[in-house]
Amino acid sequence: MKSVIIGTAGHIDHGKTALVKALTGIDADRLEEEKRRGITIDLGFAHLELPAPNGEKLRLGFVDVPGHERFVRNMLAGVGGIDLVLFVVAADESIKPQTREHFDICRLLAVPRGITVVTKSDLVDAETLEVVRLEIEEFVRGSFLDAARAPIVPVSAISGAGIEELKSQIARIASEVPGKNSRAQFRLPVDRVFTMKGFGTVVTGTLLAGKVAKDDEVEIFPDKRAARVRGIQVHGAQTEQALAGQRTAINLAGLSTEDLQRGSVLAANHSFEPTRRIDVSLSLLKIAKRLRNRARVHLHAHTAETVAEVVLHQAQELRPGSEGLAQLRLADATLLLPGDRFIIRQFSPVVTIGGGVVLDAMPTKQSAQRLNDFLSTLSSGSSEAILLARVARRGAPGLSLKSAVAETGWLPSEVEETIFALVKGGALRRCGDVLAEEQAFQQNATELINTLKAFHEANPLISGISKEELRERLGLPPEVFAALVEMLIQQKKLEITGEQARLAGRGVVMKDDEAESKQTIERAFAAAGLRVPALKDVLGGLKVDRVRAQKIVTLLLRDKVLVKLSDELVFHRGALEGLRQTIARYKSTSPKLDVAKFKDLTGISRKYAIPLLEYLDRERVTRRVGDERVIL
Ligand SMILES: Nc1nc2c(ncn2[C@@H]2O[C@H](COP(=O)(O)OP(=O)(O)OP(=O)(O)O)[C@@H](O)[C@H]2O)c(=O)[nH]1
Ligand SMILES: [Mg+2]
Repeated sequence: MKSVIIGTAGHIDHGKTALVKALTGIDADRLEEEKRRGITIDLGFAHLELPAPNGEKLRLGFVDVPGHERFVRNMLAGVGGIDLVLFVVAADESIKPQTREHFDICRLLAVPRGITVVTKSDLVDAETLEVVRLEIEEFVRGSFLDAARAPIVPVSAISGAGIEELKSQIARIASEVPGKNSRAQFRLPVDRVFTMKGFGTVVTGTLLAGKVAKDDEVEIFPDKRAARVRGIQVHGAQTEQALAGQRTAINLAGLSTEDLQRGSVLAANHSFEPTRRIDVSLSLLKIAKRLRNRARVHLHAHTAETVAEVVLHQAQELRPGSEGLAQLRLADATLLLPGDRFIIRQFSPVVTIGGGVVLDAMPTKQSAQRLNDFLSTLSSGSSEAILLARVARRGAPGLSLKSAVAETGWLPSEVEETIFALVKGGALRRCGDVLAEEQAFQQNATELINTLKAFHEANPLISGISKEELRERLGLPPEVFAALVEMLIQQKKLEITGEQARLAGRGVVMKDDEAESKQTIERAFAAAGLRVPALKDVLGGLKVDRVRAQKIVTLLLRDKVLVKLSDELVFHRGALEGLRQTIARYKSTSPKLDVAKFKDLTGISRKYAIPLLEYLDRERVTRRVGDERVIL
């Protein structure tokens, strides 16, 4: 069964609530004050099932909004996420101020479809009705409600005239609404929070994207509080999961009603970050005053509302009826993603003056020209161009896969598909979970080689630089560095020994007798195991002089072939590795070890045992507790 959300819009008292009741039988004015005053104050909800022309069942959810100018903010919380608007104009009053304001809001939020409903047709004669129709046709011309595209249906909620015709138009248009992308990441902007006896905290909203199932862990934005979905209702019936486009009520475990409010957003766990800055494309209505750089406005996005400062990119002001790029700096952190629509209202007096679309919710500092290019790619580029631009702006360190998902709001699988195409085309390089623009990657390679050249020139007696130091000098994440090293080794430009990197062929140049001495030293220590010879005895027996011998030892220590525990005590790395394994095996016999046991186990004297145990403590293989060691 297909779910479609229908919203009302229009001036106060024009018959929106009466229309919803005539269609569904449900009075959406639920508050006592609404019934007493005869006006809608807050959002109301109703539902109806209709057969589509092809026989398919349509489940229609209605969001009835208030027309009063003081409650436009409530209207704004309800209109986000609707598929179809019933744009209501009363036949006896025709177009009034909130007819215009609601119309502007629907256009700015890009509500995709609508039906203009001329209500109270019973109060006017046929001639007046015709005049009102002409006025409306003129008013909506060129918009999504243009009479050539969207029907105008006169009705009376009192006599029932036109209601059946309206239902059939609704069924026809609703059946054309494309299925929602429930593959996207889950987001539910909250429009109501209440406590239900025996259940606890319940929130409702129109499921904006993705799906949510019972027992899912979700995150509440902007606080990123965790909660578990204890139960789900769609249109008043219990269900196991809710899909994009459905009116959804969720019973949350682990939260009280104070933790939530209208404007909170439930979203997929560990996927997103809230933001206080968004780069946007902004349109100003013709009826607005010029918008100055740094003006403060009210921002409405989905069900959330905050104050924002408008920082115009490359302009001092935005003229009425024009569009521009801007950064909105929000007073409250909010979860927003590229593609989300929003409305801005003048700070005071409060009227709707414009709106737009979020291009980037994680802005970085860039030059004006680059920012301009970047934002125009985001607003009109293909997904490949968008992802590439997002990776490219991160420069040398690249963009992690997780950040790519958080920044775009795309599903991980969509990000993967886009990466695949870009890698295939040679524009992108994937380094484990980090993405790098190919061009930046090649620049990093050149940079790495230059850094090594400079190092060798400055340190002719040292065979290379530690890999970690090289990585830090280049400021690269481990994944990108590892991929670079791998590529450069393959290209035979780089050599790695142990933890050390050097330019290919640029190790310390050793003479034959030096090389022979190096081997002698290494072998002597390798053969000795833990019963190592005194260093001075080994050095004494070499062909080379003491200074050169000392240099060779330094190189072996630097390459981590030998490990120094004290001035007189040097071990081969193989011997220490063997010791670690012995200790690890012993752990299954006993979790603890004393000096006597250690001597037994390794067959070494007390003279070596103590420094070795201290070494193991430093390496966190063991921990000293009194006279004993705990094996970690
Ligand atoms: N004669 C006649 N009266 C209607 C019709 N529709 C609504 N009314 C009356 O108009 C008044 C306002 O109707 P509502 O449905 O509350 O108007 P609304 O647009 O929901 O008003 P707000 O929600 O406050 O903006 C009520 O007294 C209704 O009975 C109609 O088709 N014909
Ligand atoms: Mg109403």
